[in-house]
Amino acid sequence: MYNEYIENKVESEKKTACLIFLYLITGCSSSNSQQNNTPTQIINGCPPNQLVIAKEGNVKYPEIDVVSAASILQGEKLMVVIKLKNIPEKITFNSPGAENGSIEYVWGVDIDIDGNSATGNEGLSGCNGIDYILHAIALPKYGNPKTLPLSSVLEAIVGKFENNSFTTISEATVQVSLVEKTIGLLGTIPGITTKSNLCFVTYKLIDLDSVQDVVGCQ
Ligand SMILES: [Ca+2]
Ligand SMILES: [Ca+2]
Repeated sequence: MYNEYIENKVESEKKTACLIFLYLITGCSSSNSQQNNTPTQIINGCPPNQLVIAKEGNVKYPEIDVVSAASILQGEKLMVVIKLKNIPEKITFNSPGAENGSIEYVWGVDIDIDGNSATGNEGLSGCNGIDYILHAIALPKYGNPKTLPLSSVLEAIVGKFENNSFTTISEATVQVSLVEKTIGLLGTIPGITTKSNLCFVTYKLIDLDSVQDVVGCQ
């Protein structure tokens, strides 16, 4: 599903949003989570403005192992902080299996705007009825594997499901904190409300296969 919006991607402008993200982490209520690293079962999304605690150690790779996910909605601006088991100072990109047009990593959220599984499509998370996505992505630059800081390769987009694919409609902001082990995203999601549902998702392409962590609510 990603190949379509790679062509439409907008270079993300990386801005500092420390205060917003700090508020996000500390200012939300907690909720039980439901997650699955192979999203074959149906996972329900969480409404915005929650801190969701997730299982640690359920996926092999610490940089995609979600331990909590928080969101706050202000108007149509959605802020998300995904806390991971660890973010190494440098990560190997262009891993075997990463090819032209594929996305190597994703950290983000799939959004069911209208709480209606009949509109939109299945997201990367496996959640149903996804109308928009807010994702930070790492695109392989091809060639030999390279070890780079994550912040140097990430870009963030808002995508909308239309014409049977997710198409980039705007850029978003992404911020990586190695100290906090978080990836923060800030984007404008047209039509989002407190009744929308969010499914948090991470994704890593490796050896022609992929590994995911998905977090929602029960
Ligand atoms: Ca996890
Ligand atoms: Ca929907």
